[in-house]
Amino acid sequence: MRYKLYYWPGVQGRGEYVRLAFEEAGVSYDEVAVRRGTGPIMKFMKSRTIAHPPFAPPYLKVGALIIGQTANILHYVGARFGLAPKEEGGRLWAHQLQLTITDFIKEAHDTHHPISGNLYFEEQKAAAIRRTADFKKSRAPKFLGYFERVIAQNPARSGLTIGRRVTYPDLSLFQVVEGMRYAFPKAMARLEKKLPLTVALHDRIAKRPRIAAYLASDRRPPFHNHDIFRRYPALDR
Ligand SMILES: N[C@@H](CCC(=O)N[C@@H](CS)C(=O)NCC(=O)O)C(=O)O
Repeated sequence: MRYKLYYWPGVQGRGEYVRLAFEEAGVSYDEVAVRRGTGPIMKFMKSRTIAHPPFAPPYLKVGALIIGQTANILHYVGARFGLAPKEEGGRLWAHQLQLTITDFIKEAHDTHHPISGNLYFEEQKAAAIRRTADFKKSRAPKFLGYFERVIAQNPARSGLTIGRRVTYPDLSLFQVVEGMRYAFPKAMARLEKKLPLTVALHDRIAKRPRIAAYLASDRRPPFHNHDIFRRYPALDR
């Protein structure tokens, strides 16, 4: 198989944004850690010999290329799979949106790990409660409101983020809505009242035949609390 995806098995995480692009494009990919365990992931990260060692998964190996950083991987596959605009300005716009989604994902992660990823949630629960209150009141509405505006201001008026055809930021925005609904069901139900275009985009992506088939398959990992989007009752009061 030409594309080898290195990501933690059984976890949606940041790997999911890459999986969705492959699934929508109908391009097969080898989930190396699902097949062989996490050893190969560690091997690349610890390598002292390869020229471009990735810092953290996900990363993609295509022939001699090893591409790290979720947004960078999507920049690469998006252009090849017809999931990005063809012209440079459009490709940069897609990349810019994906980098903003990257920022959002980090903030969503930091709701449950505001002090350090090396500490258990219970060791930073008080800080997590404060951080999450701010996230729900200020940061999530600011980011999600921004994407709502991006859809509204798309000159094509297609209900998508860019142009008339589905691009990888649309798939990633779908995953952001999925994650927010899982982690913060109460807060997200309130937020969604001001996000009609984002919700419509989510529903449209969910119905795309290849995405619908993927979501129903055992390739789609379930949500759980070893992931970026976690459901802690203490954080969604
Ligand atoms: N900015 C990177 C972040 C990569 C990242 O943080 N990966 C996580 C898994 S989702 C990880 O394993 N991190 C290990 C670490 O930060 O030490 C991206 O968007 O791909």
